[in-house]
Amino acid sequence: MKITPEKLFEKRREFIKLGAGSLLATSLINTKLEALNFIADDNKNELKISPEEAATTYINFYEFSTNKRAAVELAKSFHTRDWKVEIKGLVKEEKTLNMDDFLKFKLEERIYRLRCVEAWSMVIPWIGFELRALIESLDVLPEAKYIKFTTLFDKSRFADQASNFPVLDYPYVEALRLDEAMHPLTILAVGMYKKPLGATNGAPIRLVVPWKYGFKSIKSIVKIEFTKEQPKTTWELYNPKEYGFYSNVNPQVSHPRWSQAEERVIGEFFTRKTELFNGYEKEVAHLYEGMDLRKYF
Ligand SMILES: Nc1nc2c(c(=O)[nH]1)N[C@H]1C(S)=C(S)[C@@H](COP(=O)(O)O)O[C@H]1N2
Ligand SMILES: [Mo]
Repeated sequence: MKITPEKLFEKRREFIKLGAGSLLATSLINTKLEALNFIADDNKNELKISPEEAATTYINFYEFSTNKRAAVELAKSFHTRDWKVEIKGLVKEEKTLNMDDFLKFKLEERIYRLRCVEAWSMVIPWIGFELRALIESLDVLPEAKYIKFTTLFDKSRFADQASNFPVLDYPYVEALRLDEAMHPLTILAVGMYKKPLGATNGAPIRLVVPWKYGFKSIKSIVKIEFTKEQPKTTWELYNPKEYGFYSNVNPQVSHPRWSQAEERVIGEFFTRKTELFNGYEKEVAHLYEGMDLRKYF
């Protein structure tokens, strides 16, 4: 190909743009996030924060790989430039938001327990904003009862999506009842450990619902939809006997193949007793009043 001066100029501009970004951090949003202030969490429950190294390497991100080490390697080349999130379904006005739109919400640090359904746990200092702030800004129609989230589907960026035998039926989908989504503990996270989210942990934007098993906290979201009917979620579809829609952390309700009574604390030598609603019972139990938690697991 013959490179015209215009082409060269364009290339140079691209290069300069990328170069400047990577000097500061790794992507364009990083600059913004570092410039923004977030309200620090005073950690009044004195949770012991997991080592950052553990939180960024002991991960589950099946789109890359089910193998944690392979996933960390594959995540290294994942880019989040020009990230967009579609807002669809039962809203007055469907639209597409970019990261600038999200970074306008009040950012807070939230130190939360994370309990994976595989019976391990961590404590992660997220940075994000309350999902309810986004919902309130959207003119959601009264018929909407659920909110559905979808992860990026891109075979050129997610190795398992390109595989002949993908582990899951992609794109990864998760959902909440609208009142769960409106709960002040539910956040959309854009950072952790005082920095922007890395690709390993769901960059550039992911859900965090601390009283539910980790798989509800869907990573790298590209679509948010408001629905009337309860959406079918990825893990429910994968195995409805093992994974329910609610997936609230519950030490009394065993996974069919293992107990959920205790958890391994990553980065520690001991196990701890798993708490109902992952320790957030006081805050969230009212959402499930009168519901049989064994039936609605
Ligand atoms: N899109 C997507 N989101 C996902 C997953 C995934 O494989 N793909 N894994 C889930 C699981 S099982 C857990 S425990 C948490 C882990 O979050 P972390 O790796 O940031 O600790 O992400 C959840 N979100
Ligand atoms: Mo998990």
